Amino acid sequence: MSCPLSQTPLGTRTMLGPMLWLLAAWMLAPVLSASPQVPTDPCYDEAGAPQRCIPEFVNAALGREVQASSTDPRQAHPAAFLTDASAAADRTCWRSETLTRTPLNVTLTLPLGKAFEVVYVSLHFCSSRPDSAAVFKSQDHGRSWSPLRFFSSQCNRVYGRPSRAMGQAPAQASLGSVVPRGPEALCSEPPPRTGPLLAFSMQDGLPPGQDLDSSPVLQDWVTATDIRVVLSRPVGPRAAEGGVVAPYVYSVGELQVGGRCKCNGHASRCVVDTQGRLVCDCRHGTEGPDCERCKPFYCDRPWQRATAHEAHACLACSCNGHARRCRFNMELYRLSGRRSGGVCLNCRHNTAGRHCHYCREGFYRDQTRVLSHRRACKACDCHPVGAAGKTCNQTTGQCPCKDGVTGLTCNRCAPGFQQSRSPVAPCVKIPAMVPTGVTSTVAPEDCDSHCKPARGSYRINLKKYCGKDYAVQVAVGSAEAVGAWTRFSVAVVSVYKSGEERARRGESVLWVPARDLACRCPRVHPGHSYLILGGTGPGAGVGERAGLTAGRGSLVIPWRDAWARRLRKLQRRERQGRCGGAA
Ligand SMILES: *[C@@H]1O[C@H](CO)[C@@H](O)[C@H](O)[C@H]1NC(C)=O
Ligand SMILES: *[C@@H]1O[C@H](CO)[C@@H](O)[C@H](O)[C@H]1NC(C)=O
Ligand SMILES: [Ca+2]
Repeated sequence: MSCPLSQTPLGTRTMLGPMLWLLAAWMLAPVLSASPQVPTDPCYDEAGAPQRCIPEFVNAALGREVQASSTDPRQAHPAAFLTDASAAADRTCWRSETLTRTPLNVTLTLPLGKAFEVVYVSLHFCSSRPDSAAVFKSQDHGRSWSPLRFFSSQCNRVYGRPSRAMGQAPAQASLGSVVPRGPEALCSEPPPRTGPLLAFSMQDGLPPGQDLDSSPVLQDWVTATDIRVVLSRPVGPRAAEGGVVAPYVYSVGELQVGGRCKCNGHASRCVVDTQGRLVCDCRHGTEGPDCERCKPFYCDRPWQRATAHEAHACLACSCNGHARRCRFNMELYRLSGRRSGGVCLNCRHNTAGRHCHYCREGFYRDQTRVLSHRRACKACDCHPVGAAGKTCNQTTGQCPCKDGVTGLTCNRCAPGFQQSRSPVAPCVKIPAMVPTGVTSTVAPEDCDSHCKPARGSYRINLKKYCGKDYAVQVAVGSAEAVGAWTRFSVAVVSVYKSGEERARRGESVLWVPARDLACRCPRVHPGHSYLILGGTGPGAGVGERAGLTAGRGSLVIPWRDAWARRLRKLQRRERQGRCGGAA
């Protein structure tokens, strides 16, 4: 079963309303609508909209094999003659054995192959009609049986039921105050003037009720997969005791079951499938032997039998072409005002949602493609370092960028930011070039001749260490332009070599020529820590200015804690006199 939670239970007992059930109209409808020259599908109207369709009215017994509990052993009157529909019904007759012992019962069982909606059952006798006969139906291919009709001159004695004259309405039918019961199997004396025929209509004994369309009770009453007839000849108590009776034979020329293949209004014919079974040729998104359920993927609303006014076709789920399966959800169906309850399963192509109508996390809608396109959803591809997450805006594809990062996938530094080595803050603000007057006068080509900014690996060896005047670790604070100089307030964190500048731990200032700073030799940014190996070359020595000086002859490199040990080592070597003539 593809769409669980569906059909109206067949056994539901409902109140029967005051509507007339017109058997004649029911039987004639297909005859009037039969128009063989029109090859269109009767299950759809000219506009292609689904409409109720029903298989034609047939003799469901025709050609089917009847099992008889007793058959004349000479093979001249086989059970096959019961359903051969010969022109004259009594020309080919089935005949029982000659019965000489009680009980004088013979059972004829007729499997219809599938569910039919039965209109009448008739038996054309070749012998005289039996005194008593009972007709049963099965709805489960012979596992269980329920009575449809009894005929007997002694209803009460043989079947324990009151006798009711044919055509007589049920006793309380006209009384509004009495709750009408469902259909029941009546017992009556066989009508005298029908000659060899014993027949009844399924509407006999029905309380004035509803039509088949609106009454699940009637739909259940007329539904049968098998028909069974038990022919009986009651005998007196003494004969029954003794067991021996006058010889008796039953003979029937034709057993007919008039009705329609049951397809719940969703097929116009029944066909034999590949396994030889009779099944409905289902339309309207339905399937099953009786079109009694919705096809897989047609789960948008519950299955329903078609009526004359409403086809109740099963509707396909709308999954924008991204799912092959769906299920029905009653809650959503109710919330939608009983319009749509389908939920797509396993949305493909990176889509998600009840209708596979948006992109799953990590993907976004490519607006240049229609939603049903296989590539309607594109991967966000957010930059692993530049983006703060992997989920982009579903509409625009914009990844969430870290501060100072830009681009759809966060792969660039924003204007005013430059790349750093930190994965936490991959782009940092470019510090304002403090003495703007000086910066603007320095063109990049001037810098080339002025100095070479430090690049590459910073290996600090004894030679470099010895060659500089002082060695300190500083944390740089704010900057201020003072003439041709930039003055940074610094905190001297460690002193490895105090030199002529007499570097000391604590608050101090660092002077850098503005021009050197503009050419990035050295590079100094407020808020960062550095190791400074104060130079003795050009730009060094500021006379009476207090604090430290660093210019293009100095080495100013971002601080790393790993250097502390190495610097202590160099410090010890210097004290051991290892610098010697190295400078
Ligand atoms: C024969 O038919 C009668 C009436 O239908 C029934 O009461 C009886 O049980 C049947 N006997 C057998 C053996 O089927
Ligand atoms: C995605 O971007 C659009 C357009 O800029 C915006 O309106 C919307 O709020 C964004 N969605 C989310 C979840 O941020
Ligand atoms: Ca026959």
